[in-house]
Amino acid sequence: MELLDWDAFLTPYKQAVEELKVKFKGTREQYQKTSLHTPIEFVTGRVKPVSSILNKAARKQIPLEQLADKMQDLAGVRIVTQFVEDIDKVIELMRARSDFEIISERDYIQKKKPSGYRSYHLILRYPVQMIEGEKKVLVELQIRTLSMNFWATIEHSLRYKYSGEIPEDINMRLQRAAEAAFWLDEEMSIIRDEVQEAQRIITAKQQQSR
Ligand code: 0O2
Repeated sequence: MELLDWDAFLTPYKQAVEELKVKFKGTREQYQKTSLHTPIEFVTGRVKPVSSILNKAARKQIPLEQLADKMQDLAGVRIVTQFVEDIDKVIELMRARSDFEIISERDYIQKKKPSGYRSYHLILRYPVQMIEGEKKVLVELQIRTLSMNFWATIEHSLRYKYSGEIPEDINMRLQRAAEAAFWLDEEMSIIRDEVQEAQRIITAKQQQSR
């Protein structure tokens, strides 16, 4: 695939990421206008950089002509929640939507990865309106708590720095940090009602003073 083609190839993926970010941020705003706790803390998204696509394609022996079908995270959107329980709510919201089709789900929370990684992944087939007609692209939606996101972000940087070969002593610390992140989620779940009550009071006050 020539350099010039990457831009054209990735255009529908960029469009999908931007649209889904707007939509999910809109869901958060809708929650904020109610007295309900919002299960969405923040939303991010990215299109995989070409260098990462090439690395992953080489690692997984994916021919470039098959990228659209075989590399499911060319477009990635992430929904970050406060509590583990919010993840179930977000999954429920996603399953009820009609603007995309969920084609697979991976639960790395019930069954964490050997690295310690925890997150819930959905692969979506999302229709993008292009000038040449509708094009359906795959999007990986990652749903995780703030705590899971903190750990994964740090681990991702270290994996990048050490090209996947993280030294044993740092790996040991990362495993311990993964356990600490798990316990943080557990502890926060226990005081969830208290926290949500406090947040409701703060939001109501902020809305009154507007
Ligand atoms: P980037 O830079 O985020 O784009 P598999 O062979 O099944 O493990 P696959 O098919 O790519 O891998 O799917 P999977 O496991 O669902 O992983 C897709 C993405 O999830 C990764 O993309 C990461 O974003 C995240 N992820 C998966 N495992 C880990 C992990 O151990 N640590 C961290 N920090 N993130 C993880 P990429 O392509 O790896 O990277």
